Amino acid sequence: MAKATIQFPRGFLWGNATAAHQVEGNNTNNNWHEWEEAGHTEHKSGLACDWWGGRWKEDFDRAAETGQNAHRLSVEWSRIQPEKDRWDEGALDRYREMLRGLKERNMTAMVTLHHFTDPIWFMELGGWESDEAPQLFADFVHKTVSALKEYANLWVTVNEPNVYAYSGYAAGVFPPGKKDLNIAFKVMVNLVRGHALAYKAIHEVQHEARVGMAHQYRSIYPKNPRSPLDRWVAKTQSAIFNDLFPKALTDGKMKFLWQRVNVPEAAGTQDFMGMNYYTRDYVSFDLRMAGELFGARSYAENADLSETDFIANEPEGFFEGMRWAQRFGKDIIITENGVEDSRDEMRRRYLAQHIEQLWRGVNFGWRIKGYFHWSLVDNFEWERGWTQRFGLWELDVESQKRRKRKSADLYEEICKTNSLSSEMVVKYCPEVSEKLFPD
Ligand code: IFM
Repeated sequence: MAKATIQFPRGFLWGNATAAHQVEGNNTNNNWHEWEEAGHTEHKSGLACDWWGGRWKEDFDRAAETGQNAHRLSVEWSRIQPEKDRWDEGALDRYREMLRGLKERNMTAMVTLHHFTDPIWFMELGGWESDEAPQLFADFVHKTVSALKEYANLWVTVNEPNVYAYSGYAAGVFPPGKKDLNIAFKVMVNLVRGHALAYKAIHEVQHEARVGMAHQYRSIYPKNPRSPLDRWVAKTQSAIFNDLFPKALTDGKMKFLWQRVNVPEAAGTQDFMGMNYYTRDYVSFDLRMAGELFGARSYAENADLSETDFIANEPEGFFEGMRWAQRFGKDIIITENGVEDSRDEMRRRYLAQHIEQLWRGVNFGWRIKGYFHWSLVDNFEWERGWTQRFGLWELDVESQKRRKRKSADLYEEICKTNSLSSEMVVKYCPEVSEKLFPD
């Protein structure tokens, strides 16, 4: 194994990403609370990581003390606007306090304005299916950004709009649990319209703002590359899952199967490209999978699979994602990347291998400005409840005690030195040292 250190540019952002409903606790005024109460999830979010009760302070300390210089968090719309005609200034104060907390710890804040949850009143008006939705969202964004702008200028309007539309309106595993591709497309169009209005609103309030979306990129391969049908499924799924949103924010055009919609106001509404990357799929044509655009998904044979088989460790797919992202001609920020692993057996190598790919991307001259690992402390993992643990710190949900995992030590060394070295790899994940630092 070669002895070497791979170095990142000065000023590179290193952080963790979190989302309000997953960490705050006691979020009872949104559609996810209803969904959990109706028994659609493995567990309930409950107190989550108790950030609303103030434990964000100790978690921000953990992040800052371990060398992180940035943090991505989200605000909860239903707290800030509990009813259509009512703003909760106290909630905005609380978020201001949290963002001030980041500033005091010399950490750059990135704020997500929509991360999967919607207020109950908003869903009663039809949610994102309603043509009123984009303006309602933009009003919320205007109010929120005006209140928080002293502490942040990096804004993610919508997290993973593809996952939101797919999970809630095609697969039916997120609220409102629908399975209708036409409705899913309507929701996608309204999310793009909402983003475009929000983009404008944010720039009106704050000239120096940098606004983007956090797009989840999945590397999608045909299972049998010689099969034209498998190739067709991979291409179609990738065009919809990966390309549809960033393309709409580039040229204002949306294409979904046989449907075409122009949203001209969305063209040119992306200052940076946020990319979340987790894994690579292999798809094969299957007539029974109409809701999945006729694609059956699997992972590579012999894949390095995560604890609950949710993620295959495919670092080359991350590199492919960055190559894809740079085609949109904007700065790139990795807004999420991580793996569920309660025993912290795979995470260290997953992290090291993905950081190496990140460095390759940086060295290709791609404009990659930062990396946010998902996530800081184990948190509520949506329909899968507490069965999946993505934290660098383990959380005992009952006692709220945190315990640092070895991966957090590795990430600390990466953040503090702005680099990854062969020594670190030997120390934390020797099983990939030959791969990462070959002779
Ligand atoms: O926890 C989620 C997050 O809310 C959105 N991106 C994927 C993560 C892991 O599943």
